[in-house]
Amino acid sequence: MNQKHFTDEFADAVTNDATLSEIAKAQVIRNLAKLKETKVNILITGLTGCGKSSTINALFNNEKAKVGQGVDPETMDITKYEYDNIVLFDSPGLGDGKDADRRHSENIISKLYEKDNHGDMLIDLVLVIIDGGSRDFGTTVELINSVIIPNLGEDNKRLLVAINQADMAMKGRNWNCNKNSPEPELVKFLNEKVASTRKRIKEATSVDVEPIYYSAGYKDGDQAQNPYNLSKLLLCIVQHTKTEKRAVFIQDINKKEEMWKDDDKLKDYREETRASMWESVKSAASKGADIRR
Ligand SMILES: Nc1nc2c(ncn2[C@@H]2O[C@H](COP(=O)(O)OP(=O)(O)O)[C@@H](O)[C@H]2O)c(=O)[nH]1
Ligand SMILES: [Mg+2]
Repeated sequence: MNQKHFTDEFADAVTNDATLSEIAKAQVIRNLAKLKETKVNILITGLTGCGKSSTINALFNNEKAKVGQGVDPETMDITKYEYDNIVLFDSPGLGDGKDADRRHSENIISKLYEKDNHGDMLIDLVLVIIDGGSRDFGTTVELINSVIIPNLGEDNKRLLVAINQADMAMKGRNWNCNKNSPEPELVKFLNEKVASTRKRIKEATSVDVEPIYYSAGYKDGDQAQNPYNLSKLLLCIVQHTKTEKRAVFIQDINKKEEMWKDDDKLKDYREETRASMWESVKSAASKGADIRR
């Protein structure tokens, strides 16, 4: 990839900024170099076919994950996708048979306890995807309640639950293909799914989660559908990431405009995400530097 790193662009701007002292410049440039090396590690899990690969390709630059490719029974391991600053671990959830499920659970649990080379928890965020088009909610809720939450430690903020394939939730009925958005009846249905998911997690674990629904979209020969609420999903991901690390999403998020335009418009998700990332860049870059003018 030849795209210039955003921290290098900032470093150039800082170098040419006549209002900053040389000492301040040097500090900011050191901070930016550190930011360039910062990684956000995300564990993505959910049943085979829920749309993990599709979601990964929609959110980030370059199509790295193969869509429609199930679990390889030979390996069954976690697949790692590395971008400039984002590192994804794609793990099947439960539902592949008893032996496979045990192996998946063990893989997930050991990832949840892995430390990075600073001694901090490696995984910044666990994104659990539920297939909104399937009736098999129970298996994923079970994965959340008995595998993920008990091994998350204190930091429940590391968990994000998202219901994908919102367009297929009522077997594809009540999805307005022209507007690429749900009709009111489907909105009601999806909100009920969100509420029942939240309730089943709360009752079993006392943990509060705020699931969201979205569609990763698809490409199928000459048929294609853009994502819906991907902007909302990204905002949730960014907000669940430690403030000081949020900046690095700038580098790796999908630059294709059409990925981000359709959402429920309850908020300006894109603006809020931009503000949050920008705030993070400013605080990371100016740390310890006197940049008053
Ligand atoms: N209609 C629709 N299909 C989707 C969506 N997300 C994924 N799919 C389809 O679901 C199938 C499985 O998706 P994939 O990303 O491979 O799931 P994975 O096994 O979890 O990685 C593929 O045919 C995708 O095109 C969505 O939001 N809407
Ligand atoms: Mg996949």
